[in-house]
Amino acid sequence: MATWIRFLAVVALLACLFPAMIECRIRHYKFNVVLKNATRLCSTKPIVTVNGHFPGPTLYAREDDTVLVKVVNHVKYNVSIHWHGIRQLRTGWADGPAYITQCPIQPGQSYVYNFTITGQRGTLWWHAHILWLRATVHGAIVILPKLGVPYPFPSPHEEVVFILGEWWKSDVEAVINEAIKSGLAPNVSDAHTINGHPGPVSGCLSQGGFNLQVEAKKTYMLRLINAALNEELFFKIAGHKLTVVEVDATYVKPFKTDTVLIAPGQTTNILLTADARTGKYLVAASPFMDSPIAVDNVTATATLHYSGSVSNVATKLTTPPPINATKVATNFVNSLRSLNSKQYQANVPLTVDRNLLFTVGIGVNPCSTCVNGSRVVADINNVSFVMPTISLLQAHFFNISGVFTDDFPGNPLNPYNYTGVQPANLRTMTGTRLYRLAYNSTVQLVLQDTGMITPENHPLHLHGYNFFVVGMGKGNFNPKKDPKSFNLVDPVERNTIGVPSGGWVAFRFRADNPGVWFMHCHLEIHTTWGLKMAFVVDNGHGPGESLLPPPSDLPEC
Ligand SMILES: *[C@@H]1O[C@H](CO)[C@@H](O)[C@H](O)[C@H]1NC(C)=O
Ligand SMILES: *[C@@H]1O[C@H](CO)[C@@H](O)[C@H](O)[C@H]1NC(C)=O
Ligand SMILES: *[C@@H]1O[C@H](CO)[C@@H](O)[C@H](O)[C@H]1NC(C)=O
Ligand SMILES: *[C@@H]1O[C@H](CO)[C@@H](O)[C@H](O)[C@H]1NC(C)=O
Ligand SMILES: *[C@@H]1O[C@H](CO)[C@@H](O)[C@H](O)[C@H]1NC(C)=O
Ligand SMILES: *[C@@H]1O[C@H](CO)[C@@H](O)[C@H](O)[C@H]1NC(C)=O
Ligand SMILES: *[C@@H]1O[C@H](CO)[C@@H](O)[C@H](O)[C@H]1NC(C)=O
Ligand SMILES: *[C@@H]1O[C@H](CO)[C@@H](O)[C@H](O)[C@H]1NC(C)=O
Ligand SMILES: *[C@@H]1O[C@H](CO)[C@@H](O)[C@H](O)[C@H]1NC(C)=O
Ligand SMILES: *[C@@H]1O[C@H](CO)[C@@H](O)[C@H](O)[C@H]1NC(C)=O
Ligand SMILES: *[C@@H]1O[C@H](CO)[C@@H](O)[C@H](O)[C@H]1NC(C)=O
Ligand SMILES: [Cu+2]
Repeated sequence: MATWIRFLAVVALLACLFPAMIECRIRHYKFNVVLKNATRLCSTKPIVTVNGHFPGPTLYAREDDTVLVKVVNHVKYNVSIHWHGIRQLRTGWADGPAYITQCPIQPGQSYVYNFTITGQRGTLWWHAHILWLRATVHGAIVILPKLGVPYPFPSPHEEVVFILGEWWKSDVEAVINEAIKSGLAPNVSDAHTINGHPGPVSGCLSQGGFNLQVEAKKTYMLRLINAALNEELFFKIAGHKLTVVEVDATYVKPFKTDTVLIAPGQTTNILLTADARTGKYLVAASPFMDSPIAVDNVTATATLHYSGSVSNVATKLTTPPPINATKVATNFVNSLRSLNSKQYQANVPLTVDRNLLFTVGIGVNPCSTCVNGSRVVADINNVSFVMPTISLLQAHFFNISGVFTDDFPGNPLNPYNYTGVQPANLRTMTGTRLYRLAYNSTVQLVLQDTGMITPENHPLHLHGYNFFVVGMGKGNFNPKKDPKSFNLVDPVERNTIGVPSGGWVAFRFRADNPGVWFMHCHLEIHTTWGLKMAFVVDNGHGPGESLLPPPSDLPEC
């Protein structure tokens, strides 16, 4: 009898290790962080990976599953992993940003991330959340709907993860260290990648690219993830329309488009019907940048290959949008609406307890050892965030004073014409300042780009929450006029949103998840420069309204 129980337990455990469509409430994963030679990318330098794979393994789960990931650090760097977009209700200890919710997992150490997926289904992703390791330490999270619950669109014949990345021939840590030292912008990357392949990049011709084999007339769901460090990307497939059905693990009203825009941190599910003539079609990922800022302009390519067509047939090409195609980007963003069906409602907060306006932008501070005697920095409301030396969540939970203050300005201290003539003084303040929110309070946050140095699109990511994007516009936000045109019915719900270059975006959320939650630009260089802050959300009163205590293996600093 006991043997049988043990046997069944082993079978259940094994089943949970595979993406099988098996009812399984606890998913176990083991992530070994190891070095791996990256020969596929025309370089023999070792890169940091999970389990030797680039991109890393896909984590499969179902809505309501508990996920346990044991991360073991076998490299010389400190490591932590973030489960990007997972709500982490009351489990901030498993969120992952180093020095925000945990101390790093040091070389030779391990940590078990333990979280339950509640009220979410779709595509998210995981990535390292320390240094610039996420360049190669990332992978998909596929959350299937509860067993027996269909998608709110025709079920695809097959589902395929498409991870877009950004690749440096040099060691990425050397690239960012060099930039920190000089105070200037880092070298741009050498290529973009689709599922780890750059496609035919000059000097790297032999390796080919990612190929998706399709059968004519069948429909495929592409789970698109932008894992690039610093670049928003356009995604196109020659000769095919794409139907967008979900972003950031929330369903949207389906719409057709030629081109998808996807910012670092964002995910987008698209349906692709193989309804063109049999043959081979180019898949292209190219950068979007509508400011005078140097980016890597190399288009990554892959192919769509119809079964039955000869392998040497000419690939039908596509022209990516120009790099500065603001109109294409804006059209895409403006097409996104929550599905807002009976089953998947958009619960937009209709009243607001906290009205916040945060400016986001670049600044310049003195630096005697830097190349120009100054360093480029970035800020929110003129505060360039300084990382603490123990995690903010520990300081909050254990009442450790002196780690942070909760006086982050809810509005700019010195209002000015943010998108007009830039002020003569480009300096910022530094500090580890948080904004405190009462449990269950409703927040409206307007993110306002500034023209300091140059206006730029900033994809801001909020941890621990989804928010509803109620409005967006050019120039300065007008608190009297602009709220009148807010969409409070079916705004898109997501966790990462691009603040338009020289414009603003407004979103709302309910602070129903106690803990400390990071908010930052998902352009890694801007995060490094200080474009980040955190909210501290107090516990509520009832059961289930408090942050859980930390697990016993929480890393120490
Ligand atoms: C990577 O390749 C180099 C040269 O071929 C070799 O010396 C090194 O041991 C390899 N490293 C790993 C981690 O496989
Ligand atoms: C995971 O966390 C839950 C509480 O949220 C706890 O009950 C459970 O024991 C934890 N599992 C492991 C393996 O630590
Ligand atoms: C950055 O680019 C410069 C100029 O091409 C080069 O000299 C330098 O070595 C690069 N830095 C790194 C870390 O690759
Ligand atoms: C990409 O940028 C490089 C360097 O700025 C430039 O020489 C090249 O013409 C650009 N290529 C394209 C396709 O825009
Ligand atoms: C985009 O860049 C091209 C080439 O630099 C320029 O000719 C064009 O005017 C720009 N378009 C927009 C909309 O700024
Ligand atoms: C730094 O100095 C270089 C050369 O002197 C100049 O071209 C550049 O604009 C300066 N950058 C900043 C951010 O001040
Ligand atoms: C921290 O302070 C709060 C409020 O004073 C208290 O309720 C809580 O028990 C304290 N926590 C610890 C771990 O001391
Ligand atoms: C801000 O500056 C812009 C550009 O110079 C100008 O068009 C706008 O009228 C100014 N706004 C305010 C409120 O002064
Ligand atoms: C930002 O803070 C710095 C340092 O206190 C100050 O010099 C500067 O005027 C401030 N800028 C704005 C726009 O508030
Ligand atoms: C949060 O606030 C909403 C609206 O006021 C209320 O309906 C809900 O019951 C509150 N939830 C909790 C857990 O207090
Ligand atoms: C790793 O993290 C620990 C704890 O914060 C810190 O003391 C140590 O200096 C870090 N190691 C490296 C190589 O940065
Ligand atoms: Cu930014």
